[in-house]
Amino acid sequence: MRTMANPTTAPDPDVESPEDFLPLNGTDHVEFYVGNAKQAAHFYAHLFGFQIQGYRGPETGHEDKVSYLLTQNDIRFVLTSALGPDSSISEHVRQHGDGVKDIALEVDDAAASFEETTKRGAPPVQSPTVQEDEHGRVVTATIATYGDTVHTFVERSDYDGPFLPGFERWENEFWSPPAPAGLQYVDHCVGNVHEGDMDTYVEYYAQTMGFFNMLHFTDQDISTEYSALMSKVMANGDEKIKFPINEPAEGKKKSQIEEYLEFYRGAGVQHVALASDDIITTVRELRRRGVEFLHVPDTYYDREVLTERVGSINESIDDLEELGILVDRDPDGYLLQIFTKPVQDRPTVFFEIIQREGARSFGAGNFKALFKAMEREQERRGNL
Ligand code: TYF
Ligand code: FE
Repeated sequence: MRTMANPTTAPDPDVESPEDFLPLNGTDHVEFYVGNAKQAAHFYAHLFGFQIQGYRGPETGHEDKVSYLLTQNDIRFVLTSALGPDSSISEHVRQHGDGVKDIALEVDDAAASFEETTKRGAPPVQSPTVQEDEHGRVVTATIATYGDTVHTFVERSDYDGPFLPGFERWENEFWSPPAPAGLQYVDHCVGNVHEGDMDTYVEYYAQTMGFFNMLHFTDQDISTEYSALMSKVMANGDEKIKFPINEPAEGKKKSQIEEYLEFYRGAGVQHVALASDDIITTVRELRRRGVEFLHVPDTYYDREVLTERVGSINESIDDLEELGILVDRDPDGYLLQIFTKPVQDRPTVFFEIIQREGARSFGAGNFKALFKAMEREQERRGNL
């Protein structure tokens, strides 16, 4: 099944491109608001191979909240919890459960990024703020996006500390932390929004950040008799930042996107895709450590059907089948991907592990098998 629609190429770098007003260096970090950051830190360390690197809390002079910095190669996760009930963090967790608060973007000039995006209509959340310590100076500024989610611009060119001012190295001298699992960088972050809002946020990323619409999946492409949704992928000029936006579409059954919106109590981040250079080793390791993945039926690995669809690949199909890894091809190459079950009790946020072998797309050829797998879980929860 080839359902990819309208693949457009990135803007010509020699032509002055619209995103010049907002040069982005990449994803700086993803911050999660969680009920219990101390325990969540160990979940990400033990199951996903993150190192607990930094800490900020009362011991380091921050009264009302705690944050743990977790890293793996170029990925930074920040896990933040409130220490009392009267906090926007507690309110966020009460409403949404554990979830992504901030997809922070690294920039050279946070004040200019704030100015350029807010002038184009991005709602301001926090104007440029300078934080300093003995390691130097960081400037941050924040704008709002869908739901209660925000984007913080982080300017860290004059900073050589572990993360942000206030964070100190986290130590636990008797602990021997699990080894990294080969997760390399944040490939994309997907947002679920209410029906009718997808184009609002497509416009938001086009207008305020100069992003372009690199792919479009209509409900025709991906609803079939299964999960109905529409999706558009917004990306910056070099495609380092990719934000697919999903909205539910009318279908025979309740859309997986509606289930999310119901349990998250609104729009928010649906999944964060983490890249590996060796997905077979990574997924084998994650499974061994206890990460739960969606199950795809054996028929997906019918050798004839699979080879017909994706042609020749470097990986052994036996390995892919053993681990439940999906594969898809597009005009630029192929990709391997797999999806975890939700990582909290609410059926909301999950992770994708992805290995790109040239492909720039999102695995449209897997949508049917994937959405069927998601709906089996939805049904088990009684939400279909
Ligand atoms: O990010 C993507 O587009 C793929 C596929 O509810 C996908 O990972 C799309 C929608 C969805 C789950 C996965
Ligand atoms: Fe994805």
